[in-house]
Amino acid sequence: MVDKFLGTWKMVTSENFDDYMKALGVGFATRQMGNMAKPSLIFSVENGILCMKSQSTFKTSEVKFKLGEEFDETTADDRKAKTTVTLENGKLVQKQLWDGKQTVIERELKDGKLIARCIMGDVVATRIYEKEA
Ligand code: ACD
Repeated sequence: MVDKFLGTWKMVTSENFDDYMKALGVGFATRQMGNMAKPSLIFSVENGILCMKSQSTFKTSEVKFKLGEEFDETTADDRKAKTTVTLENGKLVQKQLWDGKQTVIERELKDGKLIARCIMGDVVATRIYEKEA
């Protein structure tokens, strides 16, 4: 069930995100924005279609999808990915494929917080979000 993810989450900590962006191939200027941004992540669902919106002063992006169905995603750093999101053991697993590369963003709930793990090869960034009132 995705119900527990629904609502608005605010990023409170971010570890190793610069290295993750470097591993993705993100250039310096965009990484500066990525490092400074404290995004809100807003999950909603309508008629079985999930909406995930990342909102920050630098950039707002939104994707709508059905679990397990591939869709086209333009990422915050402008990669054009084929993306699939699945629910695996309570984790939302977002797999992005582009230019023969792959990254995975896993999101799970722990102690009422949303933990996002961004994985590219052996580089992992961990970002923690708290639920907004
Ligand atoms: C999360 C992490 C998911 C972000 C994954 C990849 C984005 C890569 C680079 C972003 C860089 C710059 C874009 C500028 C600002 C937007 C920052 C918001 C990034 C989510 O879900 O936390």
